[in-house]
Amino acid sequence: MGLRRSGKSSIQKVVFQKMSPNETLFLESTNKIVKEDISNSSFVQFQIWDFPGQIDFLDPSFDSDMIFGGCGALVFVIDAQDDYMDALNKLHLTVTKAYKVNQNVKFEVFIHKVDGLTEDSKMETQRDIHQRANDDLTDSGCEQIHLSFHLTSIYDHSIFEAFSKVVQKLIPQLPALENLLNIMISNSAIEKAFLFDVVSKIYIATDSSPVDMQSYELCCDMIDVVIDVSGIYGLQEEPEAPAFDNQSSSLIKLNNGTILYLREVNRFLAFVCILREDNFDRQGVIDYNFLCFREAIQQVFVNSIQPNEMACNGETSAASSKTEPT
Ligand SMILES: Nc1nc2c(ncn2[C@@H]2O[C@H](COP(=O)(O)OP(=O)(O)OP(=O)(O)O)[C@@H](O)[C@H]2O)c(=O)[nH]1
Ligand SMILES: [Mg+2]
Repeated sequence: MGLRRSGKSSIQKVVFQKMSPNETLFLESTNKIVKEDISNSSFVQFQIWDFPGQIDFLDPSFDSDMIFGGCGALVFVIDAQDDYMDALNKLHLTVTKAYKVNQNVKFEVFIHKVDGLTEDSKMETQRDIHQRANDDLTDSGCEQIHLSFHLTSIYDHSIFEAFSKVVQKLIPQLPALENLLNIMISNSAIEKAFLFDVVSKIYIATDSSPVDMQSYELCCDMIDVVIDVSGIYGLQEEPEAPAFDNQSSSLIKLNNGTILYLREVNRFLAFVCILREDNFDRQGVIDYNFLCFREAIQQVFVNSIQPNEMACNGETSAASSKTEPT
């Protein structure tokens, strides 16, 4: 949700439909709720509902029980290049309304279009919005509502990073995944590892060392390289064959003594890690550890779905976390 022209549809198209950021200039204003299923192409299963900016909560056709009742996360987009006082009022109205219906909603505020701001004004805008939004909640006696803030832009990786964090909060298996990644990296001398949803380039989990934007960008770019190269040169006999399958793996040596290594986990997920070249001299150990890791990931998801769901999925490795609409 968010005011008109704040960038909601652009975010959805760039992250989930691979639209290039420049093309969003031609997007038309949304005039009804647009629902998109992120389930058949991706590991994370949910719906995204894109709301029109001018939506009116007082309108009798606005069914807040239906809309907020099954909602996992509410992403509220604020245009940081514009005057944001109206947006803050709308934010307050939206979160208090949603909280009344459903106290489990995660509230995520995207301070968006920050590509137009300097580093200093980014920080200042975030501080100001954070302060005002929380003051509004305190003044109306709703201090129990928690808001998370993210600085985002569709022109760099920040939007993917922010969406990764939103989606991670909705994955009940997250602690188990993080734990497995921690074990994997400490036994393989890896610096940083991510579990990526290949289609959206959202990371589902990472080890517990801090994420720096550069490592994340490198890993995202690596996925693009792998998909593009296999799309062009792979499997010429079968034109419809996916560019990412259980044979997918890639190793890129950078000229600063760092290695990027990618392995397929299942048809939606890739393990991508960064390590020092000196620590890659025994690749067999890393590959062996990876096989154990992959096995464990599959167990995490097999254990967390019901037997009847498994039967209709047919394939256990593709079993995924069922999360609620975002
Ligand atoms: N500079 C910049 N422009 C952006 C960004 N995201 C979106 N825009 C632009 O903002 C304009 C409005 O984007 P939309 O996605 O249509 O906005 P919306 O929130 O869906 O608007 P409504 O559907 O009318 O509610 C477009 O021209 C986008 O190109 C961003 O990160 N940076
Ligand atoms: Mg729109």
